[in-house]
Amino acid sequence: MKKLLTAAITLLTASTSAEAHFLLLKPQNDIVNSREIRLTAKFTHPMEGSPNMPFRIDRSGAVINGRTLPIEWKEKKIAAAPGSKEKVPMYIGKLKIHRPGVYQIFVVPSAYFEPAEQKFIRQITKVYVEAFGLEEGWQKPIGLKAEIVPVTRPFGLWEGNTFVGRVLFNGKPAANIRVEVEYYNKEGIKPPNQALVTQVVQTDENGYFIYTIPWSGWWGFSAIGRGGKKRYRDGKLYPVELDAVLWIKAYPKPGGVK
Ligand SMILES: [Cu+2]
Repeated sequence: MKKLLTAAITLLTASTSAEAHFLLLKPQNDIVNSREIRLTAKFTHPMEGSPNMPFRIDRSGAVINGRTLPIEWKEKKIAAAPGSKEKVPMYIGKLKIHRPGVYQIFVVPSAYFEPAEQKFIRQITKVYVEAFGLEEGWQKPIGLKAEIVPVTRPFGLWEGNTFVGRVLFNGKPAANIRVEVEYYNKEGIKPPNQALVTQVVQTDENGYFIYTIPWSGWWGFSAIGRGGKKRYRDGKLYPVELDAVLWIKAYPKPGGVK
């Protein structure tokens, strides 16, 4: 009976939150003054906190001045959902900071098969860290297959700031595509309805999108792409959704201002 109930709940979770998967890539902070940064990589539903999905890191690095520095990852097993016996991997990363500047940190994960959508999903994900006060270099794309290039500086943001980004697929602006937006919800906030779990904006004909950050914390943007190379699973060919994900942090309004 309990098993049945768990199965029913799992099914329910899968069907209600199947839409907005996000590869979370979070540094300890967006602005650092330290020689080493810790990173977290988790394939999850950031607003709802679960389910967590399995993935591997196929490629990763931190790009600064055209050089790519390695990130050292350690796998950690976490529950796929609260109370679930199924375990999935997440990763804790370490990046050595050699000099001041902007580090464009990226992860290319393995493709994940989503049974609810009958397709693979692969989310190429990026986050920016500014180290030791040197701000240059965040405007440049780093040549990922799917990439959000910030128009608004992607660090040192206040809550209430408007964020503008441009989506590139294979280096070309992605016109009229869906960009999903979610808050990394560590407080267990319960949105009043499903529409408020994931917000949605659309890119314009030149690939630009705009979103105003309502409150402080980490926010993720996922530009939903098509056109990854089809892949086999159990002898059947399935499409691959190739998405571009970007994470930004917003700082809370300082006390004493209105
Ligand atoms: Cu999912």
